[in-house]
Amino acid sequence: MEETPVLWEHEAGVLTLTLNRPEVLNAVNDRMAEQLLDALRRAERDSEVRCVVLTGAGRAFCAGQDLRERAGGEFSYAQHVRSRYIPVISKIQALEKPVVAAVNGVAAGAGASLALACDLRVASEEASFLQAFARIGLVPDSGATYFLPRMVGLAKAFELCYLAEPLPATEAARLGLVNWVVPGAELLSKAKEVARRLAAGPTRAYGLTKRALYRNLRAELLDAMDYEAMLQDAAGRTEDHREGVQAFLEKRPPNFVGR
Ligand code: T3D
Repeated sequence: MEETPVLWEHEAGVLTLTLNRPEVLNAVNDRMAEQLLDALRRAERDSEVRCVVLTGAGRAFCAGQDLRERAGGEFSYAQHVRSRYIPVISKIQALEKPVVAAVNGVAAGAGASLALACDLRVASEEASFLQAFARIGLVPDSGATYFLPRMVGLAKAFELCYLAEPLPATEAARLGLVNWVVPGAELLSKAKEVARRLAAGPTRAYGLTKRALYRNLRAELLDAMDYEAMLQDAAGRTEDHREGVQAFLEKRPPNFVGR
């Protein structure tokens, strides 16, 4: 039977992508990376998709690179990271729709980077984040050194990367790396509740908000405000903006259509 390393389920505007190699804790092989990128590209094109949830099958979220593919032989790590991981992480960041990670278990190595690249994280009480790279003599990659210091501060980022100890979900939430921690049995329902709410929101404004938040991480205040003003022009021309104002004036909830 052909392996399907990424499962795809679309319901009511929410696309759920499940990393599906549970026997190796959803470690990433080339086929999984390809399918994940393909799924994200389809999510970008499909106007019916208004929020993406990323989760893992079985007891783990993702254990990072499949290390069985690394046994022996000459190999270009740079080329592999550039061709497999950078496109996926960049696509999550550039996707102008909310992306929610439902972290069901351990997220290690590039698996942790995948979770960090999502806009929001819901974690189960059993989940943990592991900068596994130092354990195998590698450098944190796939955005880990970008996201971590921004989310938890430089000192904690050093600790997590150097010592490579698992960071439990509750501690991750305390540090601001996770938005919600829930019992394992409630993980998907909580993630989908958040996702359904986002999928019923002003998709275009969310996409522009994501663009502004990332872009303005490295901007001066005046420049950031000017960029916001420019995006506001685009948001101000959407059907959802007109509906939002109309609904406010009519004292009723808005019915956003994502345009
Ligand atoms: O190569 C490049 O392109 C460079 C890019 C690198 C990016 C990276 O992600 S580097 C980091 C790679 N990931 C790791 O180093 C993590 C390796 N895994 C672990 O350290 C542990 O498995 C965990 C801490 C995540 C979980 O531990 P535990 O005790 O709960 O589970 P386990 O028994 O270690 O694993 C269960 C099975 O999954 C086991 O297989 P088996 O013995 O039952 O047949 C184990 O080998 C397999 N597995 C877990 N992680 C990976 C894996 N198999 C292949 N690759 C893995 N990454």
